[in-house]
Parts: sequence; structure tokens; C-alpha cells
Amino acid sequence: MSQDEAVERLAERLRGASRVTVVTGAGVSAASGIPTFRGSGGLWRNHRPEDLATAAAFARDPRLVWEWYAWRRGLVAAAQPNRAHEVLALWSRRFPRFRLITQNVDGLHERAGTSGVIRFHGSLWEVSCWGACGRMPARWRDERTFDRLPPRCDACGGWLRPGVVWFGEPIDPEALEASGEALDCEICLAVGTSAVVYPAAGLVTAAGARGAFTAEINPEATPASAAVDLAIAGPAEDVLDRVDRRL
Ligand code: BJW
Ligand code: ZN
Repeated sequence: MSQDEAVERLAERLRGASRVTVVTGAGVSAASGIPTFRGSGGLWRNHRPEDLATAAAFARDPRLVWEWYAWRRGLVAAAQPNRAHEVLALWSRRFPRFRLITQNVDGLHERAGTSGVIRFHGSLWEVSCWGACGRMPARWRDERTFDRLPPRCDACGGWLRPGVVWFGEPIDPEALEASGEALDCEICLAVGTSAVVYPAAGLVTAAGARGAFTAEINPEATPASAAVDLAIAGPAEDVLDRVDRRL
């Protein structure tokens, strides 16, 4: 099937649909200049993101891990949402029961105007007390540029940590529950994710098992490509724009 035919097939499915769920990953922010985790450009100062995104790495060297997050906060603050974020924001108003589950912590979906985003892996703009002193909320928003790394908890003086989900940590129960509900949909799309990190990687297949038509948009093949009903090879900002024009 040509890419044009695949785009038309997805548009045809979407016309008249009501319950549409989209699961996004780092690839949707690539065109905004935010590096993805895996593949070329994923390295930061010779460290693999997988080696930094763990509680053990933070305990060992909180300053190093915070430097990585501070660098990413700076990149995201200077970036703009791209056409992929914009189309999904339009769809959040077009489809009566649209849900967006993102693994991204950058907040670009919200900045593009999508409300009710389910943040599966937390937010780059939130922090929590590493020592869980209990005198602060479980997680709170803090968009400051910290002059000292690691930043300190105002209540106990201990380290603050980024408000994100690292490997080996549980997904926020509210995000997990909202995602489970969102899988009862007619169409479920995976956009810009390598589909290797669980439990997020299992969401689209789970929607398919509940009867949804499933599709993937990614320039590269992933472990999900063979499992979805339709795999469209191409960048999200281009493919989503073309699908939107055909609705
Ligand atoms: C484009 C594009 C363009 C490029 N357009 N596309 C075996 C089975 C099941 C689970 C496990 C297992 N072994 C270990 C686990 C657990 C582990 C896991 O899945 N590991 C695997 C790697 C094997 N999972 C966990 O630990 C999770 N928690 C958990 O399981 O808890 C259990 C538990 C229960 C109770 C108590 C305690 C524990 C947590 C996972 C957390 C992941 N965190 C990170 C960091 C978040 C913070 C931060 O951002 O710093 O999340 S890791 C990183 O990977 C980040 C991402 O959200 C996530 C997914 O990456 P994503 O988005 O797919 O990006 P990439 O870079 O991989 O791919 C980009 C894609 O874009 C590529 O495909 C490109 O081709 C494409 N692309 N340009 C469209 N223009
Ligand atoms: Zn504290």
C-alpha cells in the first residue's frame, strides 16, 4: 500500500468517528528540535538517556541527572509546538471523545492547546521531594531556572527530584486509570514512539484487543508495526497534516 493510500485509509476511518485515542512519544516533538531518547541524537554528554532516567542514577549523582533535566527544560522552553501537536490539538476539539495519552514530559501538547492530556511519564515542569518529607504535595509545578543543582526542598532542605517516571517506578495510578478508560475507543493511534517502554508500549495493542482500529505513524518500523492494523511510515508532522487535510 502506498503512503497516500495509507493516509486515505486512516482519514476514512476517522471521518465520522467519535472515540479517538492517540498515544504519543518523543517523535512528535522531534520537529520542534527536542531530541528523542533512542537512535541518533539521543546521547547527552556521552550518557544514554536510559542510564540517566533511573532513581539509582539520581541517588549516585543527582547533580549530573539534574544537569540533563535543566538542559532539556531550557531546550523545551525555547521550542515551539510543531504541526503534529497542532493537528492533535485540532482533533481534541473535532472528535467528541478524543483522548491524548503522552509519554512526553515536555508539555508541548498542552502548549498547542490540547486539554485533558494524560501524562503517562509525568512532567519536566514538576518536581517532588526526593526524601518524601511529607510536608509538601506529592508533586508540584516549578518552572524556575535553578541556580543550584540539585535544587532543594523548601520544607526539609533535602534534594528535589524531577516530577517524572523513571525506569522501575510505577505509573501514576490516575494516569493509568484514565488511560485504561481511553482504550475503549474506535480508533487508537501510536504516534512517534519506539514502542519499547512498558506499560505505555502495550496501550495500542490493548485498545486493538478491545476492538479498536489501530494505526501507527513513525518513519521507522517498531515492534508495534506488525501488530497494528495500519502502519504509516513517515514523520508525524507531515502525515498528521495530510490526514487532517482529508477529513
Ligand atoms: C518520529 C519522528 C517524527 C523520530 N515523527 N516519529 C519487560 C517487559 C515489560 C516491562 C519491562 C520489561 N523489562 C523492564 C520493564 C520495565 C520498564 C521497561 O519497559 N523497560 C523496557 C525498556 C524493557 N518500564 C518501567 O520501568 C516503567 N515502570 C514500570 O514498569 O513499573 C512497574 C512497577 C509497578 C509497581 C511498582 C514499581 C514498578 C516506567 C517506564 C518509565 C520510562 N521513563 C522514561 C523517562 C521519563 C522522564 C524523562 O523524559 O526523562 O520515559 S524513559 C523514556 O522512554 C521516556 C519516554 O517517554 C519513553 C519512551 O520513549 P519514546 O517516546 O518511545 O521515544 P524513543 O526515543 O524511544 O522513540 C522515538 C520514536 O520516534 C522512534 O521510533 C523514532 O523512529 C520516532 N521518530 N522522528 C514521528 N518526526
Ligand atoms: Zn522535602
